Amino acid sequence: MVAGLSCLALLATACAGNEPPEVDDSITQDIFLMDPDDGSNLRQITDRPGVDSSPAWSPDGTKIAFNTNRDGNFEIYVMDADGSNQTRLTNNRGDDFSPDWSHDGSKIAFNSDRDGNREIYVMDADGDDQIRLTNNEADDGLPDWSPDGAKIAYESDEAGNFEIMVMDADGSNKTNITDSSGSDGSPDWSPEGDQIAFISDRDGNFEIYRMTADGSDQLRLTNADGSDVFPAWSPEGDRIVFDSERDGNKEIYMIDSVNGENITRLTNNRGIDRFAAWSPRNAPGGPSIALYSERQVAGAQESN
Ligand SMILES: [Ca+2]
Ligand SMILES: [Ca+2]
Ligand SMILES: [Ca+2]
Ligand SMILES: [Ca+2]
Repeated sequence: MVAGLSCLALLATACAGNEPPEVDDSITQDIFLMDPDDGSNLRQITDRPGVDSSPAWSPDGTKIAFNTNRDGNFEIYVMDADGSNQTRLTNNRGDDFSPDWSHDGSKIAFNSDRDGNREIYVMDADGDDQIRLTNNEADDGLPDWSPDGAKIAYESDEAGNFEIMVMDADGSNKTNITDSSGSDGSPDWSPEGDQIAFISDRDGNFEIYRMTADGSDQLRLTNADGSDVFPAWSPEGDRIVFDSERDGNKEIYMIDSVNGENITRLTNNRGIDRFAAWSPRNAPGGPSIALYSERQVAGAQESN
């Protein structure tokens, strides 16, 4: 397994084998929603054995795609934004992970190791017509669709270390846009499409960065001990949420996207909080942040 992003910065459980998950009612490994301003109004929307993580909002805010190993290995599922109507979209022996919707909601990009190592795939939003867009020995993952639907950014170590790559949505014209000696990964396009947030360890440990979408003007936004990873933009583009272990265990934080200032912690508990995803503008259920949380059920009485 490649050191770094595939397992280390991702989620240890994503690297487990294909054994069906044990039922453990004492701990959640589920998707929650919370209010964006202060992390209040926490509510759990999945509740099944296994890990449900990597929530991704549909562009109209009515659905959430996610990955789960409830069937023995990771598959992509979709559900209504309140957790109802959970439907499996992939069904194979590899780990299918990290869904992201196209701008019109018609397609979902994701990564899968079904063909031997992580590659980027796209499929119709109902799971039909699964197409592989990368095909190499490298570790390719965490696809993120540009807001205009024309391009997909992703992380890959094809160049020898992890870089942010951008390709056309049909898999053509793959371009390394970070080109740094450190590990760069986890891209997320801004709502206007002019910026990409990402992570890099070029300065010693993983921090949140942003850059112009062509790779120019790479700017560090965080500076803390511990890994700051998985950036995601607010629908207005003024904030970025991410997860960090700077306070001892994984929590969700929010910063201003322009300069990284005004850091606000949105979760505060002894468990693991990761994979924040801000709902799109005008989501029918109101503004919220979806996240993965792994915490003792007794601790769920904590406010957030
Ligand atoms: Ca699978
Ligand atoms: Ca590959
Ligand atoms: Ca690099
Ligand atoms: Ca926590």
